[in-house]
Amino acid sequence: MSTMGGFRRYIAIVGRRNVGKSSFMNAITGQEVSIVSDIAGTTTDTVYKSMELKPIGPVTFMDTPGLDDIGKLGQKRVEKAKRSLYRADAAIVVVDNEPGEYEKALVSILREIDIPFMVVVNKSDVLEQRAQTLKKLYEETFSCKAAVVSSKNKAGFENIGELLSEIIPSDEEVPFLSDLIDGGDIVVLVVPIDLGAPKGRLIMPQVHGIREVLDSEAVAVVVKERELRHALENLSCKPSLVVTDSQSITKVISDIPEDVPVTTFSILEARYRGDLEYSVESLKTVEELRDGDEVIIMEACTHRPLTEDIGRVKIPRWLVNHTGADLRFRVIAGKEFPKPEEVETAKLIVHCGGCVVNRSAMLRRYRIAKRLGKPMVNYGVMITYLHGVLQRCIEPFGLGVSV
Ligand SMILES: Nc1nc2c(ncn2[C@@H]2O[C@H](COP(=O)(O)OP(=O)(O)OP(=O)(O)O)[C@@H](O)[C@H]2O)c(=O)[nH]1
Ligand SMILES: [Mg+2]
Repeated sequence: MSTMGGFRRYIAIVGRRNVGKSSFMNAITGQEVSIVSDIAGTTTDTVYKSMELKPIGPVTFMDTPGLDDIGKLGQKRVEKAKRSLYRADAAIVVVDNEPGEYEKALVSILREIDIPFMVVVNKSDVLEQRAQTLKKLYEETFSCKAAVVSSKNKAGFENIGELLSEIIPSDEEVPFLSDLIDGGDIVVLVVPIDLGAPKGRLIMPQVHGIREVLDSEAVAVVVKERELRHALENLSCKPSLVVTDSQSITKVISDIPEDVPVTTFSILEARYRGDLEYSVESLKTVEELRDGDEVIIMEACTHRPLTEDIGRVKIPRWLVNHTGADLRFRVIAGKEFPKPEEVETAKLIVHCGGCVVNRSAMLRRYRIAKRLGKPMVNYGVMITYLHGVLQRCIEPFGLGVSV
């Protein structure tokens, strides 16, 4: 199996106190990073350790404090447990006994926040044959994968990586646009060549679009917005799809017949890299924004802001115009999704297209936003929405705006 794109995965080690979570982490990483003792509650803060784990690639294990009274714990502690897991791509539930209320509560939390998990039956050196019985019991009770190890003897660790790679979402690629067209179709790509365009070349989404049209054995007609009308008049049939830059979407829509499917490069990117459906669904929050509400502008890189920056200047301005509300904006930029407490006060997150990160990294950011109950809208989706033309631009994907 190939490594998963060189993208770092976070794996939470969870379970009752004293089952051997810290010992498991030390054994799998081959380092004594986490303190082990027979006193329950030894680990009080999450301990991180990074390594290369075959066949996954770079992973960071998170050794979490055991939450013992989870079965009967109140809403507040459940919330706390969920938050401590916010960035996990998968979890390992460590056990040394039969599944009880604790494990059931833990598994239901993991399921609720959509974290895939496997069970590790630890302490096989003392459990002996019972370890295999427990493994089967867990597999049946939770319909999950399970393994048997002894952290003490460092035994049984050979296939943990393989099992984890089977449960971690593989984030299968989606096409950029090839599923929207058939061989022989005519696809018109509207590419603005303005001052912002790079000298002598096209930008990635445009190149990507042209390439997929060609791979689909369809015909790519590439025009600037001024030539669009002329091109349409000279085509012997209607295009099956028009793709344009977000900036010229209003003009393009006015130039093409109503029954021609149209979308933007940013929306294609939003689907290709992220979660287009969640972005669209999150738009209903825009209509609920009131005076004083906070909106986070989130960027996956730390580029130097431009004077008329889309995220920092234009979107805030358009959002204020649209809602008529006195909104507060805060920019958070960086490779990692911020900690839950940093986004706590936000009503809405508006996220950049993530051109510097891959699909897995972007999907992970959407998963975290969902876990934290934060609506998150992609820039391109937001711009098209604020220009009043989103419905038309998402019809090609069979989506609709419900606001
Ligand atoms: N025999 C045996 N003992 C183990 C094994 N793994 C852990 N232990 C013992 O179990 C006790 C608890 O281990 P820890 O690794 O501290 O357990 P933990 O789950 O991290 O505990 P908390 O941090 O308190 O939640 C220690 O006394 C370990 O030596 C194992 O594979 N075999
Ligand atoms: Mg511990």
